[in-house]
Amino acid sequence: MGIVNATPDSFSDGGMFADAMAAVDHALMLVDEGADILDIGGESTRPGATAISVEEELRRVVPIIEALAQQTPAKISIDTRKPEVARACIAAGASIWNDVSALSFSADSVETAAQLGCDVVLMHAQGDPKTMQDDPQYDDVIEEVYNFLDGRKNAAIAAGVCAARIFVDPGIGFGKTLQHNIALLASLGRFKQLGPVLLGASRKRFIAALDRDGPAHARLGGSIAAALIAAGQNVDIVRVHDVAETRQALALHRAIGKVG
Ligand code: 9MG
Repeated sequence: MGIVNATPDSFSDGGMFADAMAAVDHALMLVDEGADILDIGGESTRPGATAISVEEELRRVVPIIEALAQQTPAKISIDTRKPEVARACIAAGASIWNDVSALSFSADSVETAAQLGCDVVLMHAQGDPKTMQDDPQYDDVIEEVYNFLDGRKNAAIAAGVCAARIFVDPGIGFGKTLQHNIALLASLGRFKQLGPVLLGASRKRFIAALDRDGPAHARLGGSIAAALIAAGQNVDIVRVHDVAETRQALALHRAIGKVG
């Protein structure tokens, strides 16, 4: 899954049309590099990020999804917490709802997911993006994240979401310390008991905390290591910025697996 940020700070900020074109070009480049899925997000969920309105989010993502649906066979995923945005984006051509709130942001979310009949990614987060990194606490991070995802999956199924369409994600970096992130990465296989698993660790801050600190684009080595750790535990989807490099690493991992 290739990451396409449609937030104003991600591209040229040369006006709405220019930014949408830049996002589409970037997405098509990720498909050329081998992305099977494109994850389009208009609202930043980085630590400290401020929420935006439904209208602003729709303005950012719908034109990009409409253009991509015409131009690529890759699956399109909408990264949003808002059911209104998910509904418009599925109508525009997306087929996956990637929700970092695990369908808990709005009272209408689970019902909307059931009506849409799309694939759904349920991600764990402790707190919301604005404050989640302030002081995350768990007694047992693996069990608490597991039980949360189990509960959200059951809630989605009870509302009518097809179980086979649900992916779970432990939410690396979402209300977690370095130790929490490492514990989750080491236990990804446990989450396979809940169904297919997605992992998003690409360029995240915990990588810089483990080695020399640096900007997000200087975290490729750690991002690839995380993808390989995921592959070793049969994770189904990795959400990454650097598609070509990650594919190459995964191809080698797969080749070794066939020999061993
Ligand atoms: C939108 N987004 C940012 N990080 C993410 C992660 O780790 N998983 C998922 N599903 N979405 C994410």
